[in-house]
Amino acid sequence: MKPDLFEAPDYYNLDELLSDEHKLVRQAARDWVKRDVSPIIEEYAQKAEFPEQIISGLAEIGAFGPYIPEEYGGAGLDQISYGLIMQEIERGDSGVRSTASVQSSLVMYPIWKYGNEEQRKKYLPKLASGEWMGCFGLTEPDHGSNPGGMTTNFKDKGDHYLLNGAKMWISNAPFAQVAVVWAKNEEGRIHGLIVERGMEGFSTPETHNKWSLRASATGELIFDNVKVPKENLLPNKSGLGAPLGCLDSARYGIAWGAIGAAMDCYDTALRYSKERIQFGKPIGQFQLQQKKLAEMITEITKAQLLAWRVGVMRNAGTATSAQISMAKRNNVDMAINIAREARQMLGGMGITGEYSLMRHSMNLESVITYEGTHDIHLLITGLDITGLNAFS
Ligand code: TGC
Ligand code: FAD
Repeated sequence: MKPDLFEAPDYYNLDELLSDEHKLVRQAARDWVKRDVSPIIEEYAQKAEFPEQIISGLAEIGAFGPYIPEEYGGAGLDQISYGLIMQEIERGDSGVRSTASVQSSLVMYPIWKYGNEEQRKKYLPKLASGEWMGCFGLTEPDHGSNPGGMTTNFKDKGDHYLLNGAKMWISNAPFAQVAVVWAKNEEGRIHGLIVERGMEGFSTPETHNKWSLRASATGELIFDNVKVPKENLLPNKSGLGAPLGCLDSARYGIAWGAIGAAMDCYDTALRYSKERIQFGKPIGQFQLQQKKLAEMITEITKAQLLAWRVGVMRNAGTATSAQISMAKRNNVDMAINIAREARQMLGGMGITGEYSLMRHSMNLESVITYEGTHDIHLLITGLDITGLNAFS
């Protein structure tokens, strides 16, 4: 793979909206990605393996629980810093950002928000340091966009719960020590349970043959009469709103992450357009190529403004789920279009692993599907503005 020469575009001087701390956090993540991710990521994506050696680096840049309070091992940062970290990581690879998103927003967040003090103290510091990795089980083979229909269930057996069912498409599942699992009790109410590797009847077969997120490990969670200790139930929130609340945090991070992937594609295409000579001129001198580049930087700038504004509202505690959906949907769509256009600008070179474009393009096919599909987010906006539910 080519050396990582990335330079971040900032067409509207958005750095003026950031604090010194934001810029320091971003620089640390950017430097780490250049040093520890860029040189190895293509090889790991090609062999479809998660590079486990980067876990400690992710912890060091604060990617595990950026906004979780320091007393629980988190970095105690604000939402803009969280977004910037996700942006920089996804600039390297969406699969690596997935690992960080899941750990932070889908495992640490529910334990912090819905767990009790014993659970916070037991799990959060180990998750923040990367000593334990976590996964989040919501999606099932027959319930993806409609998680409320889940059939995974648990029964009260006096001194423990008995958990049965299966989850599918679970990021980090093959190597996670801890799974936050959503299941229905005997009354059909959804609760979160912390399931640990090693519990009898719990297995995590890996999902193979993915063309997307190849450097991220995906798997199933199988529960065959798993005895879960009663103290592993998250006591402070139940119902579908509990897992959906975690998704708000992850979707917000993805809105920033997608900007990172788009910036990498734009930066690569811009550089190539000045170096590649055809018909005696750099291809960047042709109007059709300039149109692509001009539209890319326009869309990136709009996406940056959207993400920053949602971040400000999240810091204030005022961002709605629908506002987050709009940012996730817009920014991932923006990134997938830019990845495709950038790949075309590199001609045949664009399909090789010499450049990151094809990898970003394929990765974004998952990003536009998970955490709510492109169409589901459109329907969330539709419901929000009309008050009319088009889901069912
Ligand atoms: P609905 O009746 O609308 O809502 C049920 C309850 O939930 C509340 N709620 C929310 N709460 C917090 N945050 C949100 N975003 C919320 N959205 C809804 C709602 O107020 C209600 O509360 P209450 O108290 O009235 O009961 O539910 P519905 O069944 O009609 O479904 C709505 C729909 C379709 C929008 C929702 O199910 C949905 O978002 N579906 C998409 C599923 C999804 O995003 N799955 C993601 C799985 S995790 C994943 O993909 C990880 S990838 C990670 C990585 O690798 O980066
Ligand atoms: P479906 O729900 O079957 O959707 C199929 C199509 O129908 C989509 O185009 C959808 O938009 C459309 N559709 C569905 N309902 C409607 C409707 N009412 N109106 C209009 N169109 C509709 N899940 C987890 O719980 N944890 C994870 O860590 C996780 N990681 C993932 C990693 C990867 C690589 C992938 C690909 C997925 C991951 N997921 C995870 C699952 C992901 O959230 C689901 O794939 C996603 O929510 C969509 O569900 P589905 O694949 O079952 O598609």
